[in-house]
Amino acid sequence: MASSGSPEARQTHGEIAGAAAPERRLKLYSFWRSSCSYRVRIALSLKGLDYEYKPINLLANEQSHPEFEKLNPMKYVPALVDGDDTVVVDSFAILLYLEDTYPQHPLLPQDPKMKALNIQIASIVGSSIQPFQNNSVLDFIEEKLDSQEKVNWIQYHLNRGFTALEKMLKGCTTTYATGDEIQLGDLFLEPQIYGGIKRFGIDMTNYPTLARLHEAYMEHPAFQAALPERQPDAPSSPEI
Ligand SMILES: N[C@@H](CCC(=O)N[C@@H](CS)C(=O)NCC(=O)O)C(=O)O
Repeated sequence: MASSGSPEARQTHGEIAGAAAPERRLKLYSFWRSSCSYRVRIALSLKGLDYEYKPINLLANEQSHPEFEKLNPMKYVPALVDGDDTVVVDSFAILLYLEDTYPQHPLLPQDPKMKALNIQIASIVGSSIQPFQNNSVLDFIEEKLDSQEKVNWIQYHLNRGFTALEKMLKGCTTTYATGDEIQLGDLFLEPQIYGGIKRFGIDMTNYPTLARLHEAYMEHPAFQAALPERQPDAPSSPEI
């Protein structure tokens, strides 16, 4: 974990490093490449919330640093700190907290069926796809088997999840997955699609609806601002 006095830890989202920064109310502990952090960055951006970016380098195991463990005993990013006394961990919980606390640009529709569809998409990505690609899981497979089996494992789970999502969204003609406004489901979908394409070599021609949505997300400023390679802790030529 970057020490609180390090230049890296002081770097603030959207700000020129080195400039004096006012204390931000919201702090996001994030890793540039983390899809779970990416979800929250999109929401913060959509809701127009300024925040301090606190980098946690997962490749250096900073999530296991005792200082970070006090914030999130699960030792995962993201974690959100709001003011002096609110800590929320787990991207789903953070998104619902932001929704209740900062209602501008609502993430959930009122209509029960559409609300359920959003939660369903979020839950499929969050519970049935992303956990299979976590570093701890991938490292274990690589160690016990080999790197090819690791790739097979990721691609199997991503293709399984994408096949289900593609079927669920078949016939979707709206700009985004559940309407013409960005909603919760979109915040889970795009980081997973992005990782599938950039990091795990998934062929999106099998998923025309997801591929079309990906194009739409890439044109939206909130998604652009949240992109992994645009984060302060991304390496200069990032290999996603
Ligand atoms: N359900 C959690 C999962 C968080 C999670 O898996 N975070 C990953 C990055 S996307 C992580 O911190 N991995 C560290 C590790 O595997 O040790 C959430 O949605 O926030």
